[in-house]
Amino acid sequence: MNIAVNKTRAWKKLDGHYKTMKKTQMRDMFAEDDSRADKYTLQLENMRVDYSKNRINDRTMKFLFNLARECRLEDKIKAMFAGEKINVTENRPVLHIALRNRTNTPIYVDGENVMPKINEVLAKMRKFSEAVRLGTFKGQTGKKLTNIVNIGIGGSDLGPVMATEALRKYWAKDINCYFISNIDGTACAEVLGKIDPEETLFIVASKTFTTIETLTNARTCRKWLVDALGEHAVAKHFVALSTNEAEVRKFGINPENMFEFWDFVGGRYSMWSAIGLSIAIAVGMDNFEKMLDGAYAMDQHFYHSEFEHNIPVILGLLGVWYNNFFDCHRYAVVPYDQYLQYVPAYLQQLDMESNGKFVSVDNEYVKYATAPVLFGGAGTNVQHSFFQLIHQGTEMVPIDFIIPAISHNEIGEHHEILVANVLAQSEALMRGKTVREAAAEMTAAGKSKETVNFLKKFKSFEGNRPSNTIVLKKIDPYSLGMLIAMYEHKVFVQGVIWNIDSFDQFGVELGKQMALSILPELENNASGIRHDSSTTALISYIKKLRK
Ligand code: G6Q
Repeated sequence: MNIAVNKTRAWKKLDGHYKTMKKTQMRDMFAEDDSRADKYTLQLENMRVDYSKNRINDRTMKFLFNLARECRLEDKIKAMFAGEKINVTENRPVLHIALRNRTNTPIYVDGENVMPKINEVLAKMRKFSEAVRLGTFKGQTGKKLTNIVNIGIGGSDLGPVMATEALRKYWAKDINCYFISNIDGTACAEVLGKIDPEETLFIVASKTFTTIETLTNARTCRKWLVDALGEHAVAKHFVALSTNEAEVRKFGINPENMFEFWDFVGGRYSMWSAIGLSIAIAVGMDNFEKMLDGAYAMDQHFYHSEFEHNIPVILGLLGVWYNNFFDCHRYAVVPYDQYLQYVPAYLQQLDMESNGKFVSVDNEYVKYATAPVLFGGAGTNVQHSFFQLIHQGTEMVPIDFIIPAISHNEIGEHHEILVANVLAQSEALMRGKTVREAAAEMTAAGKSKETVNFLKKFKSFEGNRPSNTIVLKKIDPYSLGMLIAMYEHKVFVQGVIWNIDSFDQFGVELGKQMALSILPELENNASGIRHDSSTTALISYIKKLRK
């Protein structure tokens, strides 16, 4: 039994400390201490994390580190890396770190070292991705496979979508990647309408190989291919990424064309496994392995660094500080890089599916808030949408800003303008603009007294709004690996503090189960289920429209 986090000594200290800190202004703390930025900045190779624009001081950090210690974070990190079954509800180890364990130190699960089989799949991915890229693995009619279509959903889609986009600059010139995830027929139709079956490789990515969306999409794509090229073509145009060989066979994919992974890899932590095959084909296996190297560097940092210098630990604890003491249940991630546009969507699953839980690992209802709502989008675009609320909304929204110092597309002044914006946003959020400052500014601009008096509140910014700024040298496979591993571990830290199982996802089951009962009713068969009057009326209204 773990101690409930809200009963720890550190929690009580933080509760008291919050009462002082809620009144403390960051701009005053910066004015009082020239070394604040230095003190609250961490550097790991080419990644810099400046967390100085947070509502913290040394006491805050001390209490937060104590909280982590009281929650036995260090033991839990060790347990994950040692392959212990920390996913207690599913009785599984959690070993995405093994997928990028680049020094190959043995990691045992039930007495078996998992590294040889991980390396075997990596070698198979290398061989296959190189053959596709070189055109030695050809389609049924002898043509090179240049359209790579990943069919998967959730964890079997979001990682590949995010990482291929992030690394678009590294794609082989003649290769195009497509992703089909939604069960909406539009997803299939839009992709199939653009590609030539003779040049297309379908990658069916499904850990369980039972997911209705993925299997329905895969069957539709299979039929489309067979109609064009015949049944024989399946062997040349379909591969599977799965843990379930029996289902892969049943679907009609030869297990030779299957890339395996294992139950110790959670869906949303699987882009480092065979699930990353589309990434490997797009950017080449050397680059895929550089991404693993970057993640490994972050894993090592997370495992070995003192909490006081540990990036994921500090980011995780800051999140707890806002979520549980300031009652900020929203959190935004804003990458200032077009290639990172899908990072917020990726992190949404990582964070909210991992830590959106109300039962603790000790089988008790938790009595404190767990994961906040995560949202975001690429800057500067989002400055023109939800940043109004970030600056002047009634609730504070902590933000992570991510910016590469060097762009892949250094055109004119674009990148300087981008950088100027991200830095301006974090400074503006921290500093704000008082009513008096707003009034003085308008007066200096020659506005009438009446206008100044009317507008000064509208034009004021309370400031004191926190953010972290994460600077990377450039978005490359290595730095992307570091960045994503950093967030994985941050989520892990918070799961430990909140004492929840970050690695199951029972919350997605109920809706799936009920959809299966509604499906026959839409097809005019009784399901035997009695719905509420709203659902019954909606079913009959939609059926009437579809007649
Ligand atoms: C992730 C979840 C979930 C999963 C999808 C797809 O952690 O488990 O998003 O990845 O439901 O599942 P399959 O890969 O089994 O098709």
